Amino acid sequence: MRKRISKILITGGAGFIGSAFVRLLVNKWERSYFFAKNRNAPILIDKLTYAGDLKRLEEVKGKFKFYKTDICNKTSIQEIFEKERPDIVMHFAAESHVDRSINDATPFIDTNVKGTQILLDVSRKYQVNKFIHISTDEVYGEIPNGKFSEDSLIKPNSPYAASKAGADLLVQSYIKTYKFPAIIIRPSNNYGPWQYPEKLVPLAILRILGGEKIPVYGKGVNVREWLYVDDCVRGVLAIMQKGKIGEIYNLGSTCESKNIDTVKLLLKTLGVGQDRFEFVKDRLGHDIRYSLNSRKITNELGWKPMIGLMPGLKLTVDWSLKHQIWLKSKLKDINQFYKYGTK
Ligand code: NAD
Ligand code: TDX
Repeated sequence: MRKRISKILITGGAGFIGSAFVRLLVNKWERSYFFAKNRNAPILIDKLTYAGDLKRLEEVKGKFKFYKTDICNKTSIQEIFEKERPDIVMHFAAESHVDRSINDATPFIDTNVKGTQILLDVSRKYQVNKFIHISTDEVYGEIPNGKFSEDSLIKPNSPYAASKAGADLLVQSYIKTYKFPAIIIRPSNNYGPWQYPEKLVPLAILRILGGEKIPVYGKGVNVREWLYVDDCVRGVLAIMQKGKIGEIYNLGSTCESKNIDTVKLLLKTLGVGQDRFEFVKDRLGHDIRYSLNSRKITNELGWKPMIGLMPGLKLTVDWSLKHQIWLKSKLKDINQFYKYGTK
C-alpha cells in the first residue's frame, strides 16, 4: 500500500519564515512520487497583515492551498479544519516586531496569545497528530553572559516577548493537561530573503539603497545571534519530522554579533562607506544580548546551521539588490511606522 503523506497546515505561511518553510516543503516534496500522487499540497492560513505577502510564494504558486483568515476567528478556523482535516499544524503566524509591540501591545495579545489558544483548541478537537509551535529566543529574556538552554526559565521583557511566552505557556499547559502532541521551537534572530524591512538587516539595506544612514539604537552594543532563514526552516522541518513530542528545541546559529558590527559588515557587503550609520535613541527596555545553547537539536536530530553570518549577509544583500522594487514597496508603511525621516 502506498504511504500517505501527512497533510500539513501552516499558519503565517505568507510571512517571512513561514513562506521560506512552504518553499522548502514544496521544493523538497515536489520531487517526491507520493506528493505528486496524493496531492497533499500544504494548506496555508494567513490574515495578510501588513507583514504578510503572497509575493513571497510566487515561485511555488499553485502548489499550496490558501485561506485568507484570522487565527482569532474560531468559526473560520473550525471550518477550515473540518474541510481539510490536517495531520500536522505548523504555527508560524504572529505579530513579530518588538518595536511595534512597544507602541501597542493589543494585536500581539490578540494574535500571539488568543490566536494560539484558538488554534490549540481547534487542533485538539480535530485530533491533529502534531502541533509545532514557533516560539522565539526572546521568551528567555536577556543574558549578558552564557547561553540559554531549553531548561532555562522564561523571563520575557518586551510586550512581544511576553505575548510569545504566554503562547508557550498555553502550549505547555495543553501538553500536560490533555497530552496534546505539541513541540515548541525557539529560533534566534532570523534574516534573509523576503524579510519585512522593519527588522534590522533589511531595514539597513533599504536605508542604504535610499541614500540614507542606518539607524543604530543606543550605542549598538546589543548582541543578537543571527540565523539565516534557510537554516532555520531546515531545522523546523527536522523537528517536524523527527522531534520528540512534548519537547522544546532551541534553534540558534552561534553567529553572535553586536549590532554595530553587524551594521559594519553590511556596509562592507554593500560596498559603501563605514560611516553610513548613525546612533539614534535606544529602544525602550532593549535586551542586551540573546544567546542560545542549541546542542539538543544537533545531538538529537543532527541539524547544524550551514550558513555563517558573512556569507548569509552576502546572500541577503545580493537578493535585496535584485528585489529592490519589493523592498521599496514597503517604504511608505515603514516610514509611517517610524515616523521620523532617518528611521
Ligand atoms: P512575519 O511578521 O514576517 O510573518 C507573520 C505572518 O503571520 C504574516 O504573514 C502575517 O500576515 C501573519 N499573521 C499575523 N497575524 C495573523 C493572524 N491573526 N491570523 C493569521 N495570520 C496572521 O513573522 P516571521 O518573522 O516570519 O516570524 C514567524 C514566526 O517566527 C513568529 O511566530 C515569530 O514570533 C517567530 N520568530 C521570528 C524570528 C525572526 O527573527 N523573524 C525569530 C524567532 C522567532
Ligand atoms: O533600526 C533598527 N536599529 C537597531 O539598532 C532596528 C529595527 C533594530 N535595531 C536593533 C535592535 C536589536 O538589538 O537591532 C537588533 C535587532 O532588532 P530587530 O531586527 O528588530 O530584532 P529583535 O528585536 O532582536 O527581534 C527579532 O528576533 C527575535 C525578531 O523581530 C523577533 O520576531 C524574533 O522573535
